[in-house]
Amino acid sequence: TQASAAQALVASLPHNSNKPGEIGHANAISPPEGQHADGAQPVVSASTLSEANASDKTRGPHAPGTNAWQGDLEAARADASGQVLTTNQGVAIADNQNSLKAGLRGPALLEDFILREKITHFDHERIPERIVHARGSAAHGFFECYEAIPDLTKAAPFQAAGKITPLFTRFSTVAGERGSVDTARDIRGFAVKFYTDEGNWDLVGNNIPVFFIQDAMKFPDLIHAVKPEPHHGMPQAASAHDTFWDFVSLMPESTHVLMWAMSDRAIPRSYRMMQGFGVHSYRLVNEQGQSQFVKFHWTPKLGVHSLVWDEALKIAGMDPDFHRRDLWEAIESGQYPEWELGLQVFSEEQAEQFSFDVLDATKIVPEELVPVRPVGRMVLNRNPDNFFAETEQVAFCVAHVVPGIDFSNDPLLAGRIHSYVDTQISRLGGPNFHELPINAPLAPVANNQRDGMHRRTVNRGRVAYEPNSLAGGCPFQAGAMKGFVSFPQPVQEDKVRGKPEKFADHYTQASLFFDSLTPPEQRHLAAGFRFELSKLTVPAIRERMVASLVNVSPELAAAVAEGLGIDVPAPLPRALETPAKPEVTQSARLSQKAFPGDGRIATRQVAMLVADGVDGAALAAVKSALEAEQAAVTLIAPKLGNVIAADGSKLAVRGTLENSPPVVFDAVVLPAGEAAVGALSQLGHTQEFIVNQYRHGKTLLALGEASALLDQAGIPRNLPDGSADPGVIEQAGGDAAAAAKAFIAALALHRHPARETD
Ligand code: HDD
Repeated sequence: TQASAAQALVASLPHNSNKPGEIGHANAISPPEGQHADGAQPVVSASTLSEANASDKTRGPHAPGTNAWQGDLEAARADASGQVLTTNQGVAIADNQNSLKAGLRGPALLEDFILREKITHFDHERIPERIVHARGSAAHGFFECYEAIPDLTKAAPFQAAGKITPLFTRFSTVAGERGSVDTARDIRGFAVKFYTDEGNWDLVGNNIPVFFIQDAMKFPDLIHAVKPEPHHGMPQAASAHDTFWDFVSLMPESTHVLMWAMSDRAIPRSYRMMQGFGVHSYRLVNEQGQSQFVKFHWTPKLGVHSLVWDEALKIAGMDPDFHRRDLWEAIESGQYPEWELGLQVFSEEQAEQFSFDVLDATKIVPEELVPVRPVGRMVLNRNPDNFFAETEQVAFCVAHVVPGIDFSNDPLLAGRIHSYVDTQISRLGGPNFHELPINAPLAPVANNQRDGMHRRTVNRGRVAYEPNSLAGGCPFQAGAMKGFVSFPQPVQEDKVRGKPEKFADHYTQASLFFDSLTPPEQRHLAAGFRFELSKLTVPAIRERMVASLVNVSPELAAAVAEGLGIDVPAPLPRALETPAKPEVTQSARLSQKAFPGDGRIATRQVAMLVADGVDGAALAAVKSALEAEQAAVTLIAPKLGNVIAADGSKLAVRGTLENSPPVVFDAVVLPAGEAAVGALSQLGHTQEFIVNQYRHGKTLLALGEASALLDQAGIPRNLPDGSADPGVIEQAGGDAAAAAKAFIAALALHRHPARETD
């Protein structure tokens, strides 16, 4: 009903409204010259379901007395419906097709201020991309608190059950440039900006709970090593090259994160299906000034699911925007992604007892030691209006904390507190980036900071200092009750450059991760190392890395060495010969198996291959069963247009075998109908489609005669252990409804890795 309400809304919209144009509404075609939309139409209309979702940030006129660019985005939105074209000075433009010339065939004139303004603005359209995390996608949404936790923190979002805090979340890859592919093997950024009523809080995390290095001092080295090599600018968005592995193999503290980065975690199926982590130990501080450590966890409602590497590589060519499209389409269709926020809270005394150091960002706190307590949920329910203004200009800063949230002494975190503000100054052109609509807090801003590039605030009065008497002492200090007060952690030691002892245990938790995975996950991880290291040109780096892996797991090192065609080298010397005995050696919460999701197949992409002569009734039964579960079904045929079913009915085709490759679908349905099966069996594309689906562990359903297509593609019906493959379903004379049911159950399992034989 939500979707049909959105459609009705779309259908009722006027000419020239950009959004319906994007989703194929006929009225969006430009009106004829001289005719324009009725200027009385609302300037900003909610034309999609996603747009209709409002929060304090995304909608609503700004309150009297607040500045237009602070708080909600409404005041900054522009829509040209019913407007004439103007210059930036508001001068109406009569002709936007031709530059000013001395005669029709004469030279262009320097006087053409309209042309010069347009070209000059265009010349400066790009801003520097983020030095890391350049490629990303974002959405608006809200955080809802489950129950008040004032005993733990006074942070505004956690003060009442049901309290809603608007937020903006950006997901990203790390290494690739702005236009790079979404499915690269990489860590994913997971940055959340909470517009709390006590100021903005940015939780800038990743989808992996540990980091490559322990000290910010090494960050530029790490990034220089992973980015394209400086002499020839290759490879793009990939860590599979010499400089990266040279660096990390010399930095054994990276070993733990390498386990995650070579695992399926680094190739998520969707941004909607990955966890998020704050990574560092932060502090929660309550009203009484008491503090405990905290680690932040985001857990996706849809479960944690991944691609397989061969599939990720192919998607990179066939749909470089795979994750961006997935997020956008899910929100537009009303399937709002959701994550639960959980806290691991532990005291300083507890932390002292742990076998690892909680200030070391290469370590997790196993959930067996400190369970995760759910405290609220995040829902992303609105796509940005403008990619540049919002997704590109959003500026996350680790230094943006609110009363109730504070830092630990993690030395990586310390560097980050500096780096993010600093980078925005050059990326966004000055110190006033907080005034950009997407960055402006909902909470009022008042201080004596003034001027600078692109200043928008028009500060009134002659006072820009404190204390003052001329402005009645305003703005005045909030004092400890309302203002931010740093947690008074005692400090009394020598100034040194160095690391605490426990930081030197580089392998225990890497082994914990590997040993906690299922056999298919372990196989994928070994294959990840094999692929990356096989790309190196310097054999010594390869060997050094495998030597490091011997310390993690001799079994893993042997598998990787075998794949690389080398002997297992002697282990790398350890920095710490006798690390503390770990509390846990296996953790069920590290395998993706622990996060199957809610068992629903909503938004899963299902391809239905069709051709003339299909059995329309069987197909319709399966299609409606899938759509009842909110799966996204696409009919794919040899060409666009309509397919004529055996009963003469017409089926509208949405994709072709050429433009809709198997890798972007989670499952495939092969049609019944002798003629259709005959036609499809003549096409190489059909076999490739089926083989790819099978090899990537996906669910296949063959209706009626389509079992012949499985035979033609050589698809086994049994797993290597001889049992029936639950992911290959054949109707084989049974009824279509039963087949659809089995198909839906198998699709809910995400993949069928037991099938993998390569
Ligand atoms: Fe960072 C961006 C996450 C370590 C310096 N980082 C950036 C983004 C994410 C992270 C998600 C993108 C935000 C967005 O969507 O705009 N970074 C992390 C995590 C880290 C980490 C989880 C370790 C726990 N980062 C880190 C260090 C430094 C930086 C140690 C520097 C000392 N990161 C930056 C940056 C970026 C950035 C250069 C680039 C663009 C930006 O900040 O806005 O300042």
